[in-house]
Amino acid sequence: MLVSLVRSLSRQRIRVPVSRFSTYNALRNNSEKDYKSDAPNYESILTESHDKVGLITLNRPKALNALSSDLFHEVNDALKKFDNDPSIGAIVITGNERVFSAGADIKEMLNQTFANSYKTNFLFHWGEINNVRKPVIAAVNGFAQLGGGCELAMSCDVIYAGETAKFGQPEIKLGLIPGAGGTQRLTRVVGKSKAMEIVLSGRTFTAQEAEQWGLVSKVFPVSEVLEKAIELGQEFAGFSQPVVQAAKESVNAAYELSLREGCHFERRIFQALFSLNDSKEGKDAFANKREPNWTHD
Ligand code: CO8
Repeated sequence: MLVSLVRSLSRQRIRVPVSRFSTYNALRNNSEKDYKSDAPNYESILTESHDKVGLITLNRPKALNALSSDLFHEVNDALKKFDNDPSIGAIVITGNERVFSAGADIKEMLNQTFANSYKTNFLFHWGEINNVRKPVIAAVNGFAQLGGGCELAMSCDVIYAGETAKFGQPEIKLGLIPGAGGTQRLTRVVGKSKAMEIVLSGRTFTAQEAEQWGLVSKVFPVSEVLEKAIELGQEFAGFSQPVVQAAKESVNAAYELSLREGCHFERRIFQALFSLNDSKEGKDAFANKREPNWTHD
């Protein structure tokens, strides 16, 4: 199995840090028969699927997984492919055990001007992740989920973190502010005072703080984060896909709508779900004390 992994990686001309192998091996031992490498020609990410979960691994270890435009286009492409693949029910995005991502590629921004960034809508493509219909889980580890890296994690639906993970929005130190939702998503979760403290000082915060504030769902030992995230993805993927999609859409509506509008939206979606075969199947399975057989329609 290791040999086939190395072959598939060398086809992509990508070197994987040694620490990744232990994680890959641990995962493979747990779900050997389910593992398959998709191995498209990406330069800055790796993709593979574990049964019904699509896994995207940021893979620019020398640049601490800095989010270059090329890398982000690849992430968007992989997200789109997994989102449109009926055999996939959830997606996990991860880095390596040392770092998730140290943020936007600062070197790419060195000569950026307002006129150019405005004309070209610089980094507009970062928003693509918000259009993904399937659940996306961030499995983050290490000393840097910084700037755009923190924002990428916060754009996911669930964050699982390793116990040594550190987060931060250090843009202020570069003469910038967060530009991919950091001031908005962080504030909605942690409140104004904490968000101000973090964004205006650029200080980092720990996985334990993030869990306490509700930014992170769960904290695990470093070596277990990815495995737990994939397990969670399998759990999501075990339900009816249109129903999971409706649940995700409804939870996300809580960010955008007033309570009254949100509850109205939720009720309408709830009523609409009675039209699904899977809704009939779920209720029938319960009444007849059997497992449901979801057909995703
Ligand atoms: N961009 C480009 N390269 C980076 C980045 C980055 N964000 N972070 C690290 N690197 C590179 C370094 O340049 C270095 O490369 P080289 O070996 O060629 O010199 C290599 O990675 C290793 O980094 P260090 O030597 O600095 O490693 P240290 O362990 O000493 O330090 C740190 C690690 C603390 C993480 C440090 O690298 C650091 O502070 N990095 C920058 C973190 C940061 O400021 N992130 C925010 C970036 S701005 C941003 O994300 C804005 C998002 C806006 C989105 C807008 C959408 C519309």
